[in-house]
Amino acid sequence: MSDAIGSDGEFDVTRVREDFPLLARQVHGKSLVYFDSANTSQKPRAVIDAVDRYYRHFNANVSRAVHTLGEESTAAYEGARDKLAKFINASSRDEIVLTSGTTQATNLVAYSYALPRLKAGDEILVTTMEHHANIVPWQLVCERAGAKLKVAPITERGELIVEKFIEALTPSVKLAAVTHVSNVLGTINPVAELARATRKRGIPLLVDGSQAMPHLPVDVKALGCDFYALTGHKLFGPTGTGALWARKEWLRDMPPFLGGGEMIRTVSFDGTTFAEPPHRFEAGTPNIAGFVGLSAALDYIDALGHARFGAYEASLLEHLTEALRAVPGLRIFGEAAHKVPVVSFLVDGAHAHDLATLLDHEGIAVRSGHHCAHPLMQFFGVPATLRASLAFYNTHEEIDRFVAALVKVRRLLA
Ligand code: 7TS
Repeated sequence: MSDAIGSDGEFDVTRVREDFPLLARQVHGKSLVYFDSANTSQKPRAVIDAVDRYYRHFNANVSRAVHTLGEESTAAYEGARDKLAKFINASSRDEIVLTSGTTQATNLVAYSYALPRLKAGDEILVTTMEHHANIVPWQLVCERAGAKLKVAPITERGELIVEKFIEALTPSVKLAAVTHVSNVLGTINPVAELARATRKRGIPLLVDGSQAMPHLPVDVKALGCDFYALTGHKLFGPTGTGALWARKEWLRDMPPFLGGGEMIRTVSFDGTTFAEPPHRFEAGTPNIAGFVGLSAALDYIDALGHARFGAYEASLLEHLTEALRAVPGLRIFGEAAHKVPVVSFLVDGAHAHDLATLLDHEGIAVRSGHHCAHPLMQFFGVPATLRASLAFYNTHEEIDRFVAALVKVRRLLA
């Protein structure tokens, strides 16, 4: 990593940007403004180099070979588990199941924790602002069990109505699943408060941490939840990496989800016995190089320091929100009191996709669409929004360029 922290300990975005080679790219002859980090983040050189080094120097499969490369590779893969456990303050490395991302983590809990326990008439509680990865797996298992989804509502400002969430925690609810941060609205949900309510009633709480991890320090013990799902590629690590953190007492009782190599103790045609968690849930060859990269990403974030970049991100959010509010006919979706730098909006008389396409010609990458949150779009009565999602490597100048370009391309559509 270049010295991204100035000599005075201040966050220095110019130096940080030097760590992200892709940010120097030109798109359509213009320097890139990458405002799509909620979709996937860019990767620092430390991550790219770690993956490259892995394939050049110690590529081998994990947990099988006794040769040197196999041992080194296993140590690197298992090292990622140690780092993640420390990063989110898990009680033990055995509480970390390495997955391909949040989607695999929520599906694991759906099929291995929820399905065996669900009965007809039971309910799973979610909120209006969930990503499909925290809706569809629950729907699938509810359908099989004759259970159903229950939805805790949000306000027009895009905040969860906490009292309604707590009211909804009736005895028929067997699991609650809530996003820590909304990928569309940027809203930060009061997870610790929700966890206190679920624990009091003996209902496990799963938190989808996909969008929180890139912005907030996460301490699963302090949050008090039961499951925490995360994805590595939004966290400056490689695609195809992620994890499920779960309390040991839940993991211990969960049956395997996928069967295959690596997850067994003994196999015969008369029957199979399974490995202890977390390996019980890691069938087949994992994304070893990806987890080597994710380890490097965690080191990178640790070195930058959440406190330092958090304050900088707050200044970006304030600037972006004010600049967008000044654009006539622009409607922002999500004005929660606590947010990360993610802003969804629409402009009167212009389709989201048309604007995103024209912005791309200005070198500006934003996402348009439903953001895998159909029910949230239905709540707001719109088919799609534009979304600018920023990270600590973005700048105030980029915000000015983005808003000026938005005003310009909107005129083209008028
Ligand atoms: N949960 C949330 C809150 C998300 O934002 C996403 C991806 C997922 C789960 C799924 O993560 P995966 O890595 O398993 O695919 N969100 C987005 C997005 O906002 N734009 O593109 C993907």
